[in-house]
Amino acid sequence: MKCYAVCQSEAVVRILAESLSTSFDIDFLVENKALARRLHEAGLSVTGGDPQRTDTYLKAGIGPGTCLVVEDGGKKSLRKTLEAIRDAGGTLTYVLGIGPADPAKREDELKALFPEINYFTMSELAGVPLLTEVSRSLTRSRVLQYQRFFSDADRVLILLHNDPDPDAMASGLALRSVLRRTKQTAIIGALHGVTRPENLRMMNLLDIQVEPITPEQIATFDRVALVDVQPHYFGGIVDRVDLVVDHHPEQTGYSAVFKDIRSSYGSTSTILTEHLRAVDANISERTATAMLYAIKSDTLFFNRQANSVDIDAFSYLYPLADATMIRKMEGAEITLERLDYVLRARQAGQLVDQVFCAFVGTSPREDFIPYVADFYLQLEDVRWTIIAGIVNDSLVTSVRTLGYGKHAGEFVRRYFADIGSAGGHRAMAKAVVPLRAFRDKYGNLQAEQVTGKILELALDFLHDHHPSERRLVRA
Ligand SMILES: [Mn+2]
Repeated sequence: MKCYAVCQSEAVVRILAESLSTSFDIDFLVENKALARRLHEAGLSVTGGDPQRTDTYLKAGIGPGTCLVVEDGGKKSLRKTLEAIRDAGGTLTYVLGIGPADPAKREDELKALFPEINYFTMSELAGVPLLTEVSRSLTRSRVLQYQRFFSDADRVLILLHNDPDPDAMASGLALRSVLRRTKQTAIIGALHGVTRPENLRMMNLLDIQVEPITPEQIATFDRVALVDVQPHYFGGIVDRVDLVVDHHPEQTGYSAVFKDIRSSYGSTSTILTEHLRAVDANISERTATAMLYAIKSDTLFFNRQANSVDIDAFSYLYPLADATMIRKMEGAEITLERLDYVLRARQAGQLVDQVFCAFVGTSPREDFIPYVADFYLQLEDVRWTIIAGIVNDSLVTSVRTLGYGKHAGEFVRRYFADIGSAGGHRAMAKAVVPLRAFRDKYGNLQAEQVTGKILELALDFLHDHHPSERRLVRA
């Protein structure tokens, strides 16, 4: 495609020439004859001419298909230039603002006269990649520091949350690569092992070993790192750690030598992809496959709590991973046992105002509850799902939302934080409350009344503009 750039400064000519010449056939027009000659001698296709004259453009042969880039140094004369271009038949015009005092105002003024132009500024162009670069070097220095801190340890423990999910396991593998260790020198462990069928399948297919760890054993390691979880989760068992990498909202009340907590990220694997990239670490096919699967499953394939960093990590890992293996792991989602709970929820559930709520009774495993919550969120006309069930004398409640409107984490905190543990993101949250405490607060309800009670709380919450909401978000 042909591009014609009208410039005043040498720097802009050189930047455009370097960035556009691979995709465009680019010619420059420069008013200053001496500058034009110098750039021409440097091998660029530059002519000297008057940018305010229509015949300058006619001579250059511009047409409706020519892409015009016009440097805007803030001078009044720009209007005449734009008029001349328009009169010569130019329609694809991009104005590049170089340091206007108020870019939005300048854009408005120009668009009032020339509605067809596109306006953008140099900082818009350079800002995002520059920011990416700079934050990459911040990550790099952080990673180099903790790598050094871990380097002289004999035995390292990478501790995961209970019933580790794909993100936890993938993050374990990723951190082991960042630390340049093997499974002998950095053990991936958990206090309670993997139980969910698709997670077991991932573990087996990728040959990931999650060692069972007892609370007493933790102190025997030289260094302890936590991934996809923070120390408060372990309720006092782990209060001092060497490293925490997590994407859950940041908690206080523990000490960590190093931590990297980014709650706007869709997965811990996304953060660790950045760590690996920042130090140019080698990512094995197995680790890439695990991380790719983790990003997919933690963000429900970008349907929930994902942002551009997750997509960026995903596209980076994709060519390194084994896509067939991922398809195999995904096949394990639906099981007959799980369908049982989906049916229970169908029988007990109520759908009111786009909120689907169900108490599914006693469940031998916790994962049935979030599974059912995810399942019903797929229904047309459902924006919130709240599924509760009893696991080991506790009422476990999973909340899923389509990610807009009210905050799921805030909902569980408001009603359950005082009697148990409750927390989560905007789009997904969980509460675990001892059954006795639930009964003390909400009455000794019959099974069939629990659905109604929770639905009532949800509708209250969703239709209420409570003044203390802001406080609760931060709680
Ligand atoms: Mn996660």
